[in-house]
Amino acid sequence: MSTSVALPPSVTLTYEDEIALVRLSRPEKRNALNDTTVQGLETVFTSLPDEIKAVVLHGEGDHFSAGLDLSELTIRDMAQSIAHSRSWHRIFQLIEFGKCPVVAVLHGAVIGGGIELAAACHIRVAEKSAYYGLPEGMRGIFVGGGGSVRLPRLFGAHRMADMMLTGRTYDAEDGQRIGVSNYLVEKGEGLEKGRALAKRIANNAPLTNFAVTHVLPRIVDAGNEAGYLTESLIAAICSTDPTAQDRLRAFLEGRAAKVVHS
Ligand code: 1HE
Repeated sequence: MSTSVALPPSVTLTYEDEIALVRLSRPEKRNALNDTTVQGLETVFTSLPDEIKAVVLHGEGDHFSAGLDLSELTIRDMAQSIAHSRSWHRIFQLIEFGKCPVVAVLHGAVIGGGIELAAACHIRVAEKSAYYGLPEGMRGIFVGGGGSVRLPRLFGAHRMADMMLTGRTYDAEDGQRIGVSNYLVEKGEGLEKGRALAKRIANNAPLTNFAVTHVLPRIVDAGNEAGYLTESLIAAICSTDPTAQDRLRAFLEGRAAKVVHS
């Protein structure tokens, strides 16, 4: 499959069978997220072909991302700043509620908007070089890429406040402990782990992936009664789909893999 979409040099896209590899490719600026790069992500996530079942998002060079490109912040007035933040919301929501699950592979600096971007993904793999910071306090700014909604859910509002107020950073081990990452791997092994996870995800029934990425977060936001009802509906939609029926029959006839703990 060829990637015919026009992208800026700071975003590269390759397809490997059912997996799309999306790379932040601005290492000379530590993958700082300027408008062009974020718009490049928008192009990627609005044009994923139906054949793509999972995405791996990673960064070129020594860092995942140094966050918002601070040089562009100095030229915006208030109305433009609001519009800029809202554009990040729109684009990061395309990632969170897009066509398929997204695995972020984190290494080096994962700072400010870089964590906000990672938090919009569904699974995070961290290499041991990763570290996390929210230096907004020292820069005199505030998160604007959905961080105040997503980050408290990931690792707690009190920890987020500490990072923003005091400049505290977390290393990869502590990030894993507090819930930033789902997987912690050795330096240089993140992309391979991300690929392996994406392949597993791509093998799931598409409706289950949809339920997990689109329905589960809405249930979490709903009241309990609406949540229970929505759960019943989506459970019935998934289990009566022919894909599920085939898979259930395969298990019952001894043709499907067992759950193995490794
Ligand atoms: C940048 C940026 C950036 C690097 N915007 N240009 N983010 C921050 O406050 C993090 C700022 N960056 C850093 O603290 C460091 O650059 C790093 C720890 C990430 C890496 O350090 P290092 O020594 O490897 O690189 P460097 O020499 O600092 O940076 C290399 C170049 O990238 C340099 O430009 P050059 O032209 O002098 O070579 C830097 O200026 C440039 N660069 N980071 C612009 N962030 C939606 S709201 C989100 C709010 C936020 O994200 S706040 C967090 C902002």
